[in-house]
Amino acid sequence: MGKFDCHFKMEEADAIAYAVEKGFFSEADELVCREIGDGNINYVFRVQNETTGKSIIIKHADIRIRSSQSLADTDHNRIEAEILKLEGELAPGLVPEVYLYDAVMCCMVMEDLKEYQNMRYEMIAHHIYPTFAEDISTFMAQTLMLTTDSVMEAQEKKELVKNFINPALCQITEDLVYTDPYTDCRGKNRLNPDNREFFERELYEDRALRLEAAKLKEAFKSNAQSLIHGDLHTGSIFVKEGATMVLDPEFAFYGPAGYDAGNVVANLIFAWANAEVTMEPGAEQAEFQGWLEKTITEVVDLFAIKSLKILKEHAADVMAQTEGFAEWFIDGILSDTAGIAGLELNRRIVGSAKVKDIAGIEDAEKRAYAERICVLAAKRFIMERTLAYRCGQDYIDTLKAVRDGLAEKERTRS
Ligand code: SR1
Ligand code: MG
Repeated sequence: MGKFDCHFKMEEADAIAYAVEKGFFSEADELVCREIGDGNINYVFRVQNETTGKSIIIKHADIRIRSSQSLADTDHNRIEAEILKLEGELAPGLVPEVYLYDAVMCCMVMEDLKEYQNMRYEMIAHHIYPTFAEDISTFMAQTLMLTTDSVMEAQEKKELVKNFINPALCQITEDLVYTDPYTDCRGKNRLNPDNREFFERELYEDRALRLEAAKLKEAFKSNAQSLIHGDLHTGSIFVKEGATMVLDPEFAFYGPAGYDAGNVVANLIFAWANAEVTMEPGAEQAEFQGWLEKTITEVVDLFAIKSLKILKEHAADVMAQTEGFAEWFIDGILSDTAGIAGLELNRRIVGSAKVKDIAGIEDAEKRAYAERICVLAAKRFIMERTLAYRCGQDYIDTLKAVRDGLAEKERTRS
C-alpha cells in the first residue's frame, strides 16, 4: 500500500512527498514547504522548488475541523474542488486553477496565487483596489445568475442541487450566522465585556430582530436559488493591482443569492469601521473610506445591473421571460443582500468566528465603538430590508447616520 492510499492528516514533509508522488516535481528538486493556512477549516501547504521558484498549493482537509477540532465530514473538500472548476467556467479569470482533486487524501492541488494578497489584510493595511467592485460584481452576477432555475435547464439544475448538498458546513452557518447572535443558546458567543450590556439589549433582547433573523434562516435553509459561494468574506478573496481572485468555496451549496452579496458588503463595512477608528482624521482616511464607500455602492449597484442583464439575456424558462419577472427576482435578492449583510456583521462581532478588522483593533474603547457602529447599522439592514437598500448608497447613508448618531451621543455624555 502506498503512503497516500489511506487518509491521514498531512504535515509539511508529507505535502512535499505528495507533490512529488503526484508528478508536480521530481525527486531531484530542492523543495521547501510551509503551511500557510489561516482559515478555520483546512490546512494549506505551499510547496516550492527553491531553484526555479515554481510552486503549487495543496489544500488539505482533516477529519477534524482545524479551528474547533470537532469531527466533520470531509466532503466539503470535494465540493470546493468541483465548485472552483465550475466557477472557473462561469466566471473565467476570477478563480484559481485546480490541477488535481484527491478524494482519498481529501486534498486538491491548485494554482499558487503568489503575486496576490489576502484582501482582509490589505483592507487592514488600508490599501485601495480600484477594480474590486467591477471584478466581484462580475463574479457574483455570473456565478449566481447562470445557476438559477431561470437560466439553467430544470433537470441539470436539480442535479447540481443534489451534487452540492453540503450539510456539515451549512450547519456551521445555520448556527454561527443565523442562531447564536440572537440567542447564544449554545453558549459559544464571545462578547467584548465593554459592550456586554449593549449586545444583550440590542441583540439578545430584541424580539422583532430575532423574528427577522428567523425568517432569514428559513430562507437560507429552503431557498435553493443559486449555487452560492457560501463564505464570500474578504479573507476568501485575493487581490493584486487590477485583478481579483475568489477562493475557498467549501461552504458552497444551493442557497439564496443574496448570501454572497451580503457577505461582501458586510466585510467591506468592517474595513470601513476599522478605518473610522484606527486612522487619523485627514486626507488618507478620507481617501480610503471614500474608496470603500464608492466600492460598497458599486458592488450593490453593479451586481444588480449585471444580474438583471444576464437574466434578461439568458432566461430559458418561458415564465421567467415574463415582463417584470427579472426585476422582481433581483428585488428579492437585494432584500436578502441587506438582511444577510446585517447578519454577517452581527455574527462576526458577537460570535466565535471574529474578523481581524474589528477584533484586531488594539485600543479597547475604539474597538467597542467600531462594534457598536457595525451592530446598529446591521440592525437597520435587517429590519428595513424589504423596503430599503435597493441601491448601494442606502448602505452608506445608514452607516454615516449611525456613526454620526453615536458620535453625538458620546459628545453629549462627555
Ligand atoms: C468553524 S468555521 C467558522 C467560520 O469560518 C469560515 O470561514 C466561515 O465563515 C465559518 O462561519
Ligand atoms: Mg474559508
